[in-house]
Amino acid sequence: FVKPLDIPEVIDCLESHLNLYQAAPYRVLIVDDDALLAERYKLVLEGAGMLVEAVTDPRLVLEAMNDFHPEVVLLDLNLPGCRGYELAQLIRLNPDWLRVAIAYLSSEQDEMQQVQAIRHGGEDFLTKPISDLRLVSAVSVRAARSRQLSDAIDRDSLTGLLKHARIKEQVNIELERAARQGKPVSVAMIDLDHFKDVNDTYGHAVGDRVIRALSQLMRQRLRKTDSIGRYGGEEFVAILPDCDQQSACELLNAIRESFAALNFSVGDKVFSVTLSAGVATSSGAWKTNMLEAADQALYRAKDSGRNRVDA
Ligand code: GH3
Ligand code: MG
Ligand code: MG
Ligand code: MG
Repeated sequence: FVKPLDIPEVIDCLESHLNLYQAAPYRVLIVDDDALLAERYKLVLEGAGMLVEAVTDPRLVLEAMNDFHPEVVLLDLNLPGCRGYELAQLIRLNPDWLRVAIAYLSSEQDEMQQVQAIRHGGEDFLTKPISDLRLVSAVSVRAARSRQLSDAIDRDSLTGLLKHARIKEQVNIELERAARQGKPVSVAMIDLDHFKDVNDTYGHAVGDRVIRALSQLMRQRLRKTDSIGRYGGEEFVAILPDCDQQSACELLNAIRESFAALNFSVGDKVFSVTLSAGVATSSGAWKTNMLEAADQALYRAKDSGRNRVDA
């Protein structure tokens, strides 16, 4: 339906934007008061490509949850001053951590103790000693499941892009980061031109395919550190950290041209669709109205004829 992406050559300054999206490594928090053992598990999981943090003091667990955002927590049961399941219970009290998988990893052999621990919030019980293979497979299965859940909550099912609420949240996260680092950040608001006509002429299913084609194109063109969301029906938001206004406009123009060059065919009819975009840039200082500013720029692009980028 969509002909294979025939993307024209991109100018040099956009090279860094061509990184394909790669799945981020799984994030695992190990809680074990045996520092040597914790370090061993850490090395094994890191060897399998995961990002691991080990905590030996149970008092530091909630802080690590907040700072490290693990997808899987491996909890020892016997810890100084508390039982591992008390930590599971604490983690389960916070709805922000709903999607985190909790597994106990303990030498506790008593079945009643194990069942008791699972009742407090951990999903299952792995026993020590554990082979490297068992550890890696147990953790990766749970991390994959956690990510699946996360995506179901945060991502739009048509495009796989971040949903409205998450992309808005992400704008603030990136603004804060940029202000802290004294770096610029650009936000682009993108809207398809005369999209109602596409739906009216070819039907909603065809319209949906156009929306998916643009999502795919943006994923290909943006950097791993960029975020893309489906802000509304045929409106998208891209957040470009460490990208000044000029680079952002160049990037958006390249995307605009590639998208306009796509041919969609329905039966014997061939058509193309254009987009307009508005860019707002914050150059290091905190700016609160980025989305509004991008939206205003988008309206200027629409007003001045569409199929263009304004800043
Ligand atoms: P403009 O150039 O001013 O943006 O014109 P437009 O027709 O694109 O703007 P308008 O906001 O009037 O219409 C947007 C259309 O997008 C209307 C709606 O039917 C369509 N739309 C919104 N979400 C979806 C979707 O998920 N799938 C499809 N196929 N169409 C959608
Ligand atoms: Mg212990
Ligand atoms: Mg539109
Ligand atoms: Mg619109």
